[in-house]
Amino acid sequence: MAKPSFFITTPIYYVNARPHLGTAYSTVLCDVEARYRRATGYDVKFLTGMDEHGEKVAEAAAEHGMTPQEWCDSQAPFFEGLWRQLEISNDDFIRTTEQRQHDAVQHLWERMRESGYLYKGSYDGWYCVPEETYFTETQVTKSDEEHHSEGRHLCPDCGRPLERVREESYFFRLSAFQDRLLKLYDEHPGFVQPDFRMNEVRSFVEGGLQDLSVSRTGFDWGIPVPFDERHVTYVWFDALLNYMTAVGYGVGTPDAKAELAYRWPAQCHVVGKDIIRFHCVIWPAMLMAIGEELPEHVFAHGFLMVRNEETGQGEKMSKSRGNAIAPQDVIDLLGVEGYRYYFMTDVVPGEDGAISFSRMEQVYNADLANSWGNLVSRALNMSAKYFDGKTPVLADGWADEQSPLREIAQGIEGRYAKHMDRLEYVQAKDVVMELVHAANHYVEDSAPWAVAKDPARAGELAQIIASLLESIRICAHLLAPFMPTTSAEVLRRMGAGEEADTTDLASVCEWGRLAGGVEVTKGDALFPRIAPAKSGM
Ligand code: ME8
Repeated sequence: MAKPSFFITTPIYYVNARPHLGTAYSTVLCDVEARYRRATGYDVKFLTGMDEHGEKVAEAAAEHGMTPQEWCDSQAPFFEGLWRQLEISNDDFIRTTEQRQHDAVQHLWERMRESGYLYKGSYDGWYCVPEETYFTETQVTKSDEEHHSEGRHLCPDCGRPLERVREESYFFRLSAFQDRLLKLYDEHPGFVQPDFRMNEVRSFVEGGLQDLSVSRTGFDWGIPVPFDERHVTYVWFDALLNYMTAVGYGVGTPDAKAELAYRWPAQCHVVGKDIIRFHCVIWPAMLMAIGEELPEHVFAHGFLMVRNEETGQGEKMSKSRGNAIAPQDVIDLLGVEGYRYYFMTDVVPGEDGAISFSRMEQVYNADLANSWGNLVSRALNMSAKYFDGKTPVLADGWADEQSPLREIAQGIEGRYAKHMDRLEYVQAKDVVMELVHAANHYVEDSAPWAVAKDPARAGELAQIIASLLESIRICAHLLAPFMPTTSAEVLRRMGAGEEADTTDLASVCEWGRLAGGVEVTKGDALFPRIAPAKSGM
């Protein structure tokens, strides 16, 4: 039977700046889900990429004395390089300056023209270049006096100066979609996740929608409108379509049509809370206008904030505040796998999360060095020591084996999957760590070193060590989406390396699959402890 498709996407990031902790956060979040879905039998397509058009990118290029295309080309290696370093397993990397995007966007324009939801007019209002967003006079003045300094109008969202734009423009009749969007939210309450974000989206739409200017004539860094080449596509109208371009939209060949039918609609768009309206209002309305299916879910995560150690409060990360943290600084401290584990299991994905070096160090030492890493090294050492470098062989097989760990491990995959399906990584991690902690306690309680002294208790010793290794094997599988290299290494050390690429997680997590008499490798510490002074914060 053909595998079901699971199509998951990150936002495509503007190339005005290098990738940072925030963009890496969304990308790792998707990677964990993509890996989990592959392990549970889905045919995953995981898409990320770069948003290369628009005024902001053109300005960054000019500041660096390059053409926009040269600038984008120069930035691509920083994104692709960081994603390789962070073990991002994307299947595609889209750049909006590629020919496929050009063709798809021009196809979109034709469909929009036919739809009757497009008209020509002129835009007279405000534009925020850093946010690439239009604001009406009322939105700007409503945003209060503070945002009105030195006669300048400031963006109600980011507080930066707005540009006055008066230009001919095509408009998308977004206002016509209010009722259909509200119906969508009623009929598919899971469209926006986590649930509390839905209220925000709904009240925005209930407040009334304005038609959206979707072309620009004031500058030219964008995809030309096919039937009116003085206009270039508004960057968001272009960017949102990337999700469909990557699965064959607008190509029209039989293969591309089959790909589109198989992959679209996407199962999950992961975005930050800053771009919810684009994904939950404008994007579905665009798709409704051209008669395409809507994505199943938009998952909006919160923002990473830096914890101020003096006040305990989270502050927005910014260069001007001097609290911005570079991904490399965290990788230097925690290693790549520790980096992934920390952000994915200590920050609740739906909410804003305050991060700090001291917290990173605490989580790493407690969970990875002292618990998971320690468990693996103790169990492998004992297996090597007491069973001649091999996994123990159980005289009566697994059927009669008694272990408190077996009870905890029973059904663990199901409990974990319930959370992983909803990107509830903190809870999923808790399910796994329960078994890790229980296994560490079991080592203390069963004292295998004492049991080993009595040859009459050889069977008991084999049971203790086998159940520890079995717990480790299962935990390695469940932790693999978070720390793929470590899990593959743990399985390799236990002689179960071939399981690492499983597509049937539920089966490999069944208790009692560990083979007896297989050679084990002790290896170095997986997570050496971080000495407190090392973090410097
Ligand atoms: O908005 N914490 O691109 P962008 C967590 N090109 N995530 C953060 C973050 C933080 N502090 N800062 C940024 C764009 N992000 C458009 C998207 S999609 C069709 C077009 C993440 O480079 C988060 O996912 O400004 C946010 O939504 C995204 O980066 C914005 O990236």
